[in-house]
Amino acid sequence: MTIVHGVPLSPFVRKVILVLEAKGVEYTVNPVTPMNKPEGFEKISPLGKIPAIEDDMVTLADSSVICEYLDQRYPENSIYPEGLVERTQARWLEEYADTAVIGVAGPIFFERIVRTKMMGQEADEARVQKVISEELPKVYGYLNEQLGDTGFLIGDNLTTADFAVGTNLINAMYAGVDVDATRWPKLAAYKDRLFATELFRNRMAKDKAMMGA
Ligand SMILES: N[C@@H](CCC(=O)N[C@@H](CS)C(=O)NCC(=O)O)C(=O)O
Repeated sequence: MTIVHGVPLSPFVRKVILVLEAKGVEYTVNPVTPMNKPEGFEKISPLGKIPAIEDDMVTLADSSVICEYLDQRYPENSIYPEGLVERTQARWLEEYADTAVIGVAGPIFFERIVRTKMMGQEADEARVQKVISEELPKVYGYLNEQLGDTGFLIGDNLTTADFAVGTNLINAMYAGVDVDATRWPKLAAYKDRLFATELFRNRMAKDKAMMGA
C-alpha cells in the first residue's frame, strides 16, 4: 500500500492524492504537516517538505516527481497527453501552478485558514488584499489565456496541469477567493467544469469532512 506523507489540504499533497485516486491506487495518509514533522523525516523527504510517498519500490519526495513515477508505474488513465507539444505544455502548466498559482493561493490560504483555524492567530488581511489586487490578476489572467471554451487545460482529458492548477483553485476558494467570471470568464467556466468532475467533487467532499464543514 502506498503511504502518502502530508496533509491533503496542502496543494502539493492534494495533487498527488488526486493522481492516486484518478488511477485507483490504494493509499494511506500519514498526516505530516510542515509544523509537526516527525524526527528523521528528512530520510523520507530530504528537503523536509510534504508530500513524500513510500511504497514497495520507492521512497520519493516532490509532487511532480511523485506524479511522474505514479504515471509510469500505473499507466492507465495517463496524466500526460500523448503528443510531444501537448505533453510539454502540460508539464509547463504544472510548473506554472507549482510556482505562480501557489504563489497567490498559498498566502491567501495560509492567512485565512492555516493562521486563523489552525494556529489560533489573526489573519494578516492586508497581506491577503495585496496578493488579491496586485499578484492574482496576472496569474489568473495568464491561466484564462491558456483556456478554450470546452475541455480542460490541455484537451478533453484531465492532465497533470489540471491537478496542479485545480488543487490551488480549491484552496483559494476555501479561503473565500473564487474566480471572478467577469474578469476571467474562461478560467471561471473551466473551474466549474473541473470541480464538477467526480474526482474533484469526491476530493472536496473529503476535505470538507476533514475541516468539519
Ligand atoms: N516542490 C515541492 C514543494 C512542496 C512544498 O513546498 N510543500 C510545503 C507545504 S504546501 C512544505 O512542505 N513546506 C514546508 C517547508 O518548506 O519546510 C513539491 O512539489 O512537492
